[in-house]
Amino acid sequence: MSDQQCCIVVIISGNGNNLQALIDASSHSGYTISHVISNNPEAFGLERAKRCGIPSTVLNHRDFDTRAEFDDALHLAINSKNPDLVALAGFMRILGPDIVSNYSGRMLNIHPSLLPKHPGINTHQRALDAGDHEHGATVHFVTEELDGGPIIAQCRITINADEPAQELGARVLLSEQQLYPIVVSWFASGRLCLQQNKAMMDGAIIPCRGLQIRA
Ligand code: NHR
Ligand code: GAR
Repeated sequence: MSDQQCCIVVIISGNGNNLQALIDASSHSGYTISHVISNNPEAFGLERAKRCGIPSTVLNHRDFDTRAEFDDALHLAINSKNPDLVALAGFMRILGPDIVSNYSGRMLNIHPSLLPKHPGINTHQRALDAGDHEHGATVHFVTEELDGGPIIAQCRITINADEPAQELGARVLLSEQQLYPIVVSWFASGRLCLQQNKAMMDGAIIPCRGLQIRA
């Protein structure tokens, strides 16, 4: 990675807003998106990749009998691109231990909540139901523990009075699009790494809630 650009495979399931943000920043952020993989053949993110001349692969999890077989196929597909980094961007399938351990320290996810609050799905409604006053997005290293890997950075937003979940989700998504390219560029420049299960930035351990980025 040192004398060449950081090569990234982005894995998606849907709309690809975060993929688009990563693509848009790539020209000035020291990384190249070499390939996009989607488990969903209908994902609009595939169209975004095509429009930007980025090759893509569909691996439909429904074509596999078991989770393990899908995971193995995904693992092989990623390996064949030999990426420096794998970025999950709106990817909706839980990954098994082999792929996650093989890409330990080289796989990031962006999650639409202020982890460790609200791991899993349906985060915006859950933040509202919990009476939270703030919400946001988190980028973390992917480990076997779902949404539980070491946190790198967060972007916080204040929840408005009587805000519907959909509006809140749209504002969180905007914050994600700011946050993810920043974190990926840190990784690409070699400033960010995982050491002994701790996220490290410029040689120092990142605090457990992550570096705080302003929206
Ligand atoms: N895999 C591992 N091992 N560790 C993580 O931290 C992961 C992961 C795979 C995906 C993204 C995560 C998110 O940001 C992510 C992190 C899917 C589900 C889920 O429940 C939960 C969290 C995330 C992604 N998926 C269901 C499943 O059975 C399917 C849900 C659906 O299709 O709507 O895989 O939120
Ligand atoms: C984003 O909020 C992303 O964080 C979330 O899906 C939304 C759509 O992303 N991801 C997950 O919930 C992962 N399980 P997209 O427009 O980038 O596809």
